[in-house]
Amino acid sequence: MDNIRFTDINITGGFWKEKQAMAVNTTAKAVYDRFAETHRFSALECKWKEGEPNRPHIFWDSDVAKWIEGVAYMLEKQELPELEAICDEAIANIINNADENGYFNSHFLVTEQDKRFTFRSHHELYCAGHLIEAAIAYDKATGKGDLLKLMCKYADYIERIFKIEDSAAFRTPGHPELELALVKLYRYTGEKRYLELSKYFIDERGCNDKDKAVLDIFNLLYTQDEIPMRDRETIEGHCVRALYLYAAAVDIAEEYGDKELLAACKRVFDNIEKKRLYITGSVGSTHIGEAFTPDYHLPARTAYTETCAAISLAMFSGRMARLLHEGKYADMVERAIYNGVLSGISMDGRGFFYENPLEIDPDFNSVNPSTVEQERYPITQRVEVFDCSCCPPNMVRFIPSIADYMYSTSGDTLYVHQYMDSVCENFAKLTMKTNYPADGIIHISGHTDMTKIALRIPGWCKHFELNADYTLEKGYAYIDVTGGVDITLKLDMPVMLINPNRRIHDYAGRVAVQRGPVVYCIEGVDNGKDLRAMAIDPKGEFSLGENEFILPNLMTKGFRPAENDELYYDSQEAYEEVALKFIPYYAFANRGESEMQVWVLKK
Ligand code: FUB
Ligand code: ZN
Repeated sequence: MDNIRFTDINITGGFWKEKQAMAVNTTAKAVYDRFAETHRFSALECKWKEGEPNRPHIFWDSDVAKWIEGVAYMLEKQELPELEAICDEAIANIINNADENGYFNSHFLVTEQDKRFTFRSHHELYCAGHLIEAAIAYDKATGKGDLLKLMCKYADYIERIFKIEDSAAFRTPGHPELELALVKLYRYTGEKRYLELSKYFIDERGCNDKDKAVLDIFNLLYTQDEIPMRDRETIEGHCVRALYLYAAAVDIAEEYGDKELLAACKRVFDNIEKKRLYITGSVGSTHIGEAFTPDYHLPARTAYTETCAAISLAMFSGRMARLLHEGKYADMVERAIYNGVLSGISMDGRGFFYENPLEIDPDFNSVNPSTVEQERYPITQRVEVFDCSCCPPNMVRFIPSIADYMYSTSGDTLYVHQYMDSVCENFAKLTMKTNYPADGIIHISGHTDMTKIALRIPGWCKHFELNADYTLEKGYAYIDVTGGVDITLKLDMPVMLINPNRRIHDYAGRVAVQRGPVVYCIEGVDNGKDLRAMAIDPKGEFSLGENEFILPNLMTKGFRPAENDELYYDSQEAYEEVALKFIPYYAFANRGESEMQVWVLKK
């Protein structure tokens, strides 16, 4: 189902062209500069000695690998000699320092040489997975296959140690990722053992005493070890770990026709969609364990909502969409990519959020009450690098490959899951012209070898028009295209006020503003202070305004409580009428430190 990739598609205009230009022209080099300064690249030389500063961290290799993978995706579309030279040098260091088994890890090769494959929570297999993904991408983009050759050797070694000999101190990866990478490696090389190894890891998770015995600082739930994958009803534990794992599980379910595993993936998806999802398409309600929490616990101000968690939700949901052709899966991808993923990067492409809250009050954030309440307020301004800097290079690889989420085929049908201004050449030669999501008008023309096109009608869309006969099934409009393609789809995109489930106590009496797939927020820089106390007129009209954030502002009528210095009072509450200005949520915190609010009181 992964048969139409971004490599077959050129984004030719609109929203994603701007984002891709930013990633290529700014983000890639900016992230490299920060990673070089913080010794992530020089660590690959494996020269570090005990007692020296800048001890290689256990997952620095994954940061570099994701960056190489992202640059490889950019190289698919254009020549970038400076970035390619950096990749070549990094890859040469990896190859020169790998051992005779293909093993490479810049931490364990120089720090704890005798501790290889001893600590399940130390990310060795996670780093291996990212290196494998980088190797595939780089080979495909440049034809330079040395890293891929090495990584095949490394994968063979992992197979021997973990599956054939079972001689490591643990059996499955502490941080899933390798499972995904092995499926990719199988699909790229045709070597079935890699697929079987991935399946072995999925089958063994939660089923073996070896892993349970070595769990150190973390509990079973955190690493999805408490039950076998096929028995899952709910999503638990560390969000990114869980979602990388379920993304791989979808691949395994697809490759083996494993209905039991797929059923578990569906249950997990439904649990997220119905009870554990932020409106911004992100997940993870607490910084403690960067984890899922019980149903309906979705605090706004202390939301953890890591950028990588939104990316991994898109990865999982995108696979489900390609396999199952139900609109809710591609709807989830859309919710994530236009909100919780993109909020992770500044408009200039240089700054990043790790956590993406739905409410900020800098006055409170500066007196962080974490020590007493076990709560933590996220930072209020994006930064260029973190100690744990997994999110920035994830953006470097996500944005250039965004068109992976557009199409798939099944039988005689070409599925269109996402709308982006583009040209696709594969099973089809299709031109898509659109300003989406600035408006909902999409023209698709050209021809395809398929006899049907199925267009996703987003769940948020209550009314649409199509210039062709169609049948609607599970969120897709199926159209006969045997004589060629000339389709115009018009999705009505009014501003909507979204109510929260009454069980989400944090949002009681509040609404969120959404237009198309894009969630909006208000900021102090436009609307003054005490945003949590301001209210929206639920009957108010909205008008669209221009800004520097690609998509328009929304203006409407609101109310601000009158000044009152009493702490508590029994006099009549007074409000003044004000104009409320909403901006796309992804653009918050681009104009200095400011209050921010997604869920606004309804008057
Ligand atoms: O542990 C590696 C990465 O850092 C995870 O995927 C993120 O959640 C962060 O913990
Ligand atoms: Zn991250």
